Amino acid sequence: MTDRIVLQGVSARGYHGVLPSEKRDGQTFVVDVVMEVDLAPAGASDDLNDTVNYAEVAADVVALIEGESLDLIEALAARIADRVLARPLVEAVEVTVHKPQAPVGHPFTDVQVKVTRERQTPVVIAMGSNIGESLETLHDAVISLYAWVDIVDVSAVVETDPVGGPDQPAYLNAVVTATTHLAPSSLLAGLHEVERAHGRTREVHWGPRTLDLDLVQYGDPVFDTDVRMQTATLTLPHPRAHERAFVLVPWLQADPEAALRVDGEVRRVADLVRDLDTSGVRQGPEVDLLEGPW
Ligand code: PH2
Ligand code: MG
Ligand code: MG
Repeated sequence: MTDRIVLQGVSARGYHGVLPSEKRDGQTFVVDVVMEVDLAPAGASDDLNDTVNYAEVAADVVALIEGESLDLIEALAARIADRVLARPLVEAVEVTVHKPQAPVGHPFTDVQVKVTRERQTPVVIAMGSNIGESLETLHDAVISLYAWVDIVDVSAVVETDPVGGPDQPAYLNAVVTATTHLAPSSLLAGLHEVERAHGRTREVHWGPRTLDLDLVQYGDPVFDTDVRMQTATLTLPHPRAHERAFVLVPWLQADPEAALRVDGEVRRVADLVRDLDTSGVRQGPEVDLLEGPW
């Protein structure tokens, strides 16, 4: 079950409405905010820094109610939801805006609009295959990824000399940029499931594989929202991505503005590629991995 913080009945005077009298005289708006937040850390630490301070959220809500006059409470609700979601610990939010004094023209008790918003975190996924029908495998993998992410872009396919590991055939590599509402560990579990669906077994370290899906980056280093973590199963950003032409070249092709944190420093992927030996990376089959033809 998801943990939640519920802030109910925050009220203030605002000037939102379509009618000139509403913009002139103002009226009371009442807002409820339900935030999905993992409360386990704060439950254990008893530290306010490990959770969302609902007093700050209330202040944000009041500022938006009292601020710029909008025509629609839909617009007010959407702005409040975006503001709340800007807090890094909030995974999803439901905002209800009540306008109990709205000029409805008939007796009524309340009118509300409700909006829900989920965090969408940008992610970068590197794909590789050097066993079997690699091109088809990469295409199938991209389609399977839709179950876990919303795809933004898929790079061209590159053919690459194997880096490290035993003697093995050339790889086909590509990079997918996407957004997700999943936490890093849940997304990683999804990637492993797609790998398994293509017969991937985890035997030889850096050995040949039907399909390898690596989570390169989660969040955006330019906005300092990229997750940095190191556990037994997942290190972010990917610890070797910055030195791998077979990752950076297709990534740059998919996103010319791409950036990656290297040793704590935010670097443009374009600059990283310029300083790399890219001689092992060639243009691959000229096929759009999303479109086919298959
Ligand atoms: N993956 C590896 C090791 N070496 N070399 C190339 N060219 N492409 C890969 O995807 C690759 C590799 C481990 O995941
Ligand atoms: Mg890999
Ligand atoms: Mg891997």
